[in-house]
Amino acid sequence: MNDIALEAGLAPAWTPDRVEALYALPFGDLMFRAQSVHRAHFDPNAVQLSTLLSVKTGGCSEDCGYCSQSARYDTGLERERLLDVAEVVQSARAAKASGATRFCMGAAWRGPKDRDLDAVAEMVREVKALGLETCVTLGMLKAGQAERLKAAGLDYYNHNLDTGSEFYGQVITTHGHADRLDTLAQVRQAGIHVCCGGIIGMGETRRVRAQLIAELASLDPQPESVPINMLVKVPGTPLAAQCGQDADLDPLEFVRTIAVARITMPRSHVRLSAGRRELGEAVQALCFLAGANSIFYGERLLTTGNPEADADRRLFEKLGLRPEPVQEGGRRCAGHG
Ligand code: SAM
Ligand code: DTB
Ligand code: SF4
Repeated sequence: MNDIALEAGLAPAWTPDRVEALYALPFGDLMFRAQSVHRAHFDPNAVQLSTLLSVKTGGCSEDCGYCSQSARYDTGLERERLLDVAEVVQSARAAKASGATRFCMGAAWRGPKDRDLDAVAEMVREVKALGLETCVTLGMLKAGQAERLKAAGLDYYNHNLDTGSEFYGQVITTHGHADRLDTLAQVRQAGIHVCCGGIIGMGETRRVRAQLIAELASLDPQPESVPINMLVKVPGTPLAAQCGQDADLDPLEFVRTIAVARITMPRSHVRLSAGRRELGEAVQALCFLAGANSIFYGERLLTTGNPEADADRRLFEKLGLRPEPVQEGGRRCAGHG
């Protein structure tokens, strides 16, 4: 801990060095610290449930090396037009009936055109009217677009930093880390909650993972939701080709990443995101112990699979976990962001 910052009553800044020192702790010590922080800020047995829907699939101009939806790679994915509002509402109703409290709509765009935004704003209004929290992930925003989404009732905007800034250019070249920060600032400015995380298992070093977590934890204020995705190796993408031959990332390194996110962002919901099917039940249980308190719930992510809702209900029962209810005003853990 930084003594000067502590004396001034400020949280010390998280640098990559300090985050790397957390990663290097003995596993038991790291888990104990993460669990202590978790219990100080959250009900340790409650998990927030978000359901995803791809409202516009494939054909994206960007070259993100992990993504099934880039028009640059042959992943066999069929492009789909923007869904009708009625189709979205039907999926959202089903998600609510199944127990989700947040509905997240994703579009494979570099960023939305103003005309697209009218349709998405309508989706947000209708989903919100069902009593669900709303989230969208549409890529980079232009001036004024975040305000329009806020006016439609948007609660969260997902926009990930994805990886440490020094590795970013090795994964994506069509936009940069600074562009991501710019959109995040616009979202914050409009009064929308920020959902921002990243992907691990892309061949990055631990140093890069520590840099990603330090950069997320240094956003001020910190993101309310932090999705931690394990790379899903989609055949046809450059990263599946590069990482496909390697042994998968050590699952314990994934658990460490969750623990480090929990310690550095004590009031954020840390979401155990893509890759849950591959992790299996025992590793997921360790992730919950490390402080993960949110998941994507439902059999599909955007274009790839996720555990069946029934399997998740059984896992929750085995672990004594329960879905987190939405609190009054749409926020949970009052005072904890
Ligand atoms: N186009 C928008 C954007 O890039 O922000 C929104 C959709 S994009 C699919 C949302 C996030 O999904 C990405 O930032 C990335 O973190 C995650 N993602 C995409 N493909 C993935 C994969 N194969 N494995 C793990 N995470 C992935
Ligand atoms: C996030 O961090 N993970 C979600 C959500 N935000 C939009 C997406 C995961 C996508 C996994 C690959 C796919 O299904 O296409
Ligand atoms: Fe497009 Fe988003 Fe996929 Fe990148 S991650 S290719 S911006 S859909």
